[in-house]
Amino acid sequence: MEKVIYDCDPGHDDAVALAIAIESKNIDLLAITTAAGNQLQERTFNNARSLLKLFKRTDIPVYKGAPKPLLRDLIIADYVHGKTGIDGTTLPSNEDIPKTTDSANDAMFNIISNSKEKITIVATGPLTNVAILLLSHPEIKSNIKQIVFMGGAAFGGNYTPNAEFNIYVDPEAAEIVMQSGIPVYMFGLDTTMKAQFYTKDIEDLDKAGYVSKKFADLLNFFKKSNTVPIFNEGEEEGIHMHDPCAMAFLDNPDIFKMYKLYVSIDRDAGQSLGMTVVDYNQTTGKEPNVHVSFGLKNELLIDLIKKSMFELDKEY
Ligand SMILES: [Ca+2]
Repeated sequence: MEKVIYDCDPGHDDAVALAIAIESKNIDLLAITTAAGNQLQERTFNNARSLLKLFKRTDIPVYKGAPKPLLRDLIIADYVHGKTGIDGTTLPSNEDIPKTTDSANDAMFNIISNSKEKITIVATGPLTNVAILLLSHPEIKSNIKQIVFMGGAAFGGNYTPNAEFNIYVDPEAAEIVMQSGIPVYMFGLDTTMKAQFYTKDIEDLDKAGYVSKKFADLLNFFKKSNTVPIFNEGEEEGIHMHDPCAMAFLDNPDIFKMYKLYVSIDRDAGQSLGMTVVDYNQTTGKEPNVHVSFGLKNELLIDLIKKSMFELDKEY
């Protein structure tokens, strides 16, 4: 069982990843830390707390992370996730849950340094909080088992032609994580745009219980911003389940195809800013530092997502 800190910016697909984390037999979720990304820090923090209320797991603490990227101004994805950061349904009020006072950085440091077992960090927003942790407490690197993140792409981008959103928002933080020396697992667009949840899958959720129906509403909102790649030949393009890939890897690594390659982040102003430069032909001769995912068995991911939701329904 992996001991996990989940750094996220919920976010529709972060919410699906959280549902997987709560129900997985392989994941012991110790804490959530929130990143600014899909929406402002206040909103992603609020959304994480409300999701735990929906899941009846308010025993899991949520800690507020940095309000902006290391060096740059914050860019948000309200054009995807809406005004609240998770538009499409009404989540329960979290006002009765006591607020934590520790920062995300202090909380991550305390959990990792006090743990007998190594801790896994899953990150599905900009990597700001993780980078701050590694910069401020380099001595705890040896007690971090792995960093599993959603972001980047070997080929292409979604915020610019070359950059995926999470990496584009904080490329300096991403570079710190890539060069950390800790085992790093990357779930980029090469995989996550093939991770597709179809209309019939949303209909299955809509026919199920309370939590599943909430997710059907959320995914129907999320679907509005789903992009159709130029090479789609008229097939239904399912909703791209970006963040759930990173979490699903901990539940069942066999879902994904991974290759260890050298990855660095372009931080120069220009059309490749925020690009994850993946040395897939191994032309640099540099020692591979990141396990990069290049595909998945989609039906296994869809089954895991639905199974997690149906389990959560049993709480109602
Ligand atoms: Ca996210």
